[in-house]
Amino acid sequence: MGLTVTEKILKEHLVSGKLVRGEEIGLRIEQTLTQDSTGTMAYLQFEALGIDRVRTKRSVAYIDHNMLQTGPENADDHLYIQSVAKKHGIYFSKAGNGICHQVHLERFGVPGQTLLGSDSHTPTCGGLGMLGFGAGGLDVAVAMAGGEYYITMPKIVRVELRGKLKKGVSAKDIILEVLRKYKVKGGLNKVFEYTGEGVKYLTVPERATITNMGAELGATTSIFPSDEETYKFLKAQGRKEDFVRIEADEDAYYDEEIIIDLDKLEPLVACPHSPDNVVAVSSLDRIKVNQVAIGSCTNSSYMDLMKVANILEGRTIAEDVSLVISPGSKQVLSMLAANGALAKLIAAGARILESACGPCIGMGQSPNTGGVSLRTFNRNFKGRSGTPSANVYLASPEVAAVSALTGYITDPVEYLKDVDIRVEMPDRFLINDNLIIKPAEDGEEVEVIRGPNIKPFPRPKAIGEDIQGKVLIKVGDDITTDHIMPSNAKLLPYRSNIPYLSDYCLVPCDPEFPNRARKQGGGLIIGGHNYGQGSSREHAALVPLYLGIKAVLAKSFARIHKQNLINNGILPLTFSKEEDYDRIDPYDELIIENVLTQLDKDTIMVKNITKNEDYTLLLDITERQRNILKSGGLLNYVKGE
Ligand code: MIC
Ligand code: SF4
Repeated sequence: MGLTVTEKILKEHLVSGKLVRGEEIGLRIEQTLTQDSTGTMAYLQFEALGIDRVRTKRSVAYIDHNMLQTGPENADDHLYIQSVAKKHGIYFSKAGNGICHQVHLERFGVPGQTLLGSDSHTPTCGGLGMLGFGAGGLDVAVAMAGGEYYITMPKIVRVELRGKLKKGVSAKDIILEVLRKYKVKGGLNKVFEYTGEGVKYLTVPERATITNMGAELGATTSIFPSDEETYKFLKAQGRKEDFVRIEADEDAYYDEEIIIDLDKLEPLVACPHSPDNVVAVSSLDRIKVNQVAIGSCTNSSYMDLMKVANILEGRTIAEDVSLVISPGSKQVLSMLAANGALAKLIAAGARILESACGPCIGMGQSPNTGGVSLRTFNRNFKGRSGTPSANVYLASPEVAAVSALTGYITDPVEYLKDVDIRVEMPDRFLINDNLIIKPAEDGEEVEVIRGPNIKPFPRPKAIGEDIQGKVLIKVGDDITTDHIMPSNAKLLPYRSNIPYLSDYCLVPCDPEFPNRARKQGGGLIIGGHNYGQGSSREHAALVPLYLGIKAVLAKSFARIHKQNLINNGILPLTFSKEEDYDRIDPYDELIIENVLTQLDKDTIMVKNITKNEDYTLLLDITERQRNILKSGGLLNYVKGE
C-alpha cells in the first residue's frame, strides 16, 4: 500500500509508536516557532528546563501580536524574548517583520520537515508541504530542548480539488467550503491532505490560506504536496535548495474523502459567531458593513493584497466603511510600496496598519457598537474583535475589497466581470532579512533582560489522594480559549503575568467566575463539546491552574487544549453518558476519590456529594499522559521531578 504525503513525513520523523490510526506517536521536530503572546511563557518554560542551546534545526521567535505598546509591558516582553533568543540559539524576527506564519512560509518553511509552533495556525506551512502543528508553549519548549512531540496518529482525509476556480472565487472559499462540510469539531484527530488536478492551479500563498484556516476544523494539521508550484515559490524566495518533491503515492490509502468542484464553488462567507457558520454570499440579504479588515495570517500575502489593489484601483471605498489593511510581512509591504500598489490602496481610502496580527486578535480597530465587520481573517468568535456586540463575517479578499466599495456584503463575481484582477507569482520576491536577528554563537555572555511584568508561572502540585471541590461553572458547547482566557488590547500585554490575567478567566461566560474560584479555593469546570477550541494559548490552562481548577469534565475537548490541561496537571475527563452532563449543576460538590489509583484506569468515578449520585467519566489519555499527570505536569515529568 502506498503512502500519503502526511504518512511519508510522519514516517521520516517517527521516534516512538506505530503509524496506526488512533495510537500515540512521538515525532522528531526540526523547526519551532513562537510568537510574542505565547512566547514569553514558552521561553520561561524553556529556561526552567535548564538547556543551554536549542536542539532543533531552526527555531524562530516572532514579535507580531503585542504591537500596540500602550505601556511598557509589550516592549519589556519583546526585550526578554530577544535576549533569551540570542542566548539560546533562536532566530529573532523583530517587530515590523511580519506575522509569524506569513514570514515562516516566506523565509524558513521547508517541505518534508516538521514544525511545532506555539500558535494554532502553525499548519500554515502545510501550504509548502511542511508538517506543522500548533501546540502549547510547554510542548514547544520541550521540542526546542530536543524532546519529541506527541500526537494521536490521525485519520487522513483526502480533499480532492477538481477543476479551476472562477474569477472572484478564491482559496478562502475552498477552506470555507471544507468548514461548511466538517464544522469546527469535524477535524479532530484528522489531517486534511489536498490532492487532485485543482492543486496545480493554486500558488503556495493560496495553499497556505487553506492550511492556515484548517485550524478552525480542530484538525491536527493540513497539508499540500510539494510540487512545481512549491519549487517556483521557494525559488522566488531565493531558497530553491530547500525544495524536495513530496507527493502521495497513487495507491495511498485515505480514511475519508471529499471532492470539491472548484468550477462550481461560489464566494462564501462565515457568519457570526463561528468560522463554520458558512453560507453563500449571494444568499445574504443586503447587509451593510461598517468595517472591512484585510490581513491576518490567512489572507495577507503579496498575491492577496495585489488582488485587492487591482480591485480598488481608481475607486473609492463607500462613505460609511472604514477599510483597514495589514500586510502580512515586511516583504509584502515593501513590495506593495515598490510597485505602487500601496499608493492605490491608500488612494482608495484604506488605512494601512503595520505588518502584524492587529485587529485579528483585538489589538485595535474594534468595530463600533453593534457594528458589522467583514474580515479576511480566520476567527469570528464573539467579542474577539474587542466589541462584544459586533457581528463579524469572514470572507475572501475579493469579497472584502468589493464590499468595501459597495458598502454591503457583496458577491464579487458579477462586480469583477470587467476588472482585471490577475496577479502573477513574482519571479523573485523582495528579500531583505535585516529584521531577522541571528542568535549569538556563544550565548554564555548574553544577559537575559526581564521586565517587571514577567512573573513566575504557576507549577502544578503532584496529584494527591482525592480531588474535591464545587462545580464553579457549567458552560455549553464550543467554548473557545477566547472565552476561557480572553485576549484583547487590554489583556494581551499581561501574557507573562498569570496573577493579573486570572481576574479575567471565563469572564465572557460569567463575570463572577474568578471571584467564585478564589472564594472556593478552586474547584471543577463542566463543559460541553469541543471545550477549548481555537487558540493554542496555554494560558487557558495556566490561569485555571492558578485559580485552583483541578479537573474539567466535558463532553469532548479540542486537541491542543486537552494537551495543555494535561501538561499543567489538570484532569480532562469526558462524560461516558452525555445525560450526566445534564444532572450536574453549578455549586454541586464533587469528589474523585483515590485519584492516583484511578489514574491508571480508563474510567474515573466521580461522586456528586450534593446529589448523592455517581458518574463514570472517561480518562481517554495515553500511558505517557497518565504519567505526566502523576508527575504533576509536563515540566516535572521531563525533568524527572
Ligand atoms: C489566535 O489567533 O487566537 C492567536 C492569538 O494567534 C492564538 C495564540 C495566542 O493566544 O497567543 C492561537 O491561534 O494559537
Ligand atoms: Fe495572529 Fe490572527 Fe493569525 Fe492568530 S489568527 S496568528 S492573531 S493573525
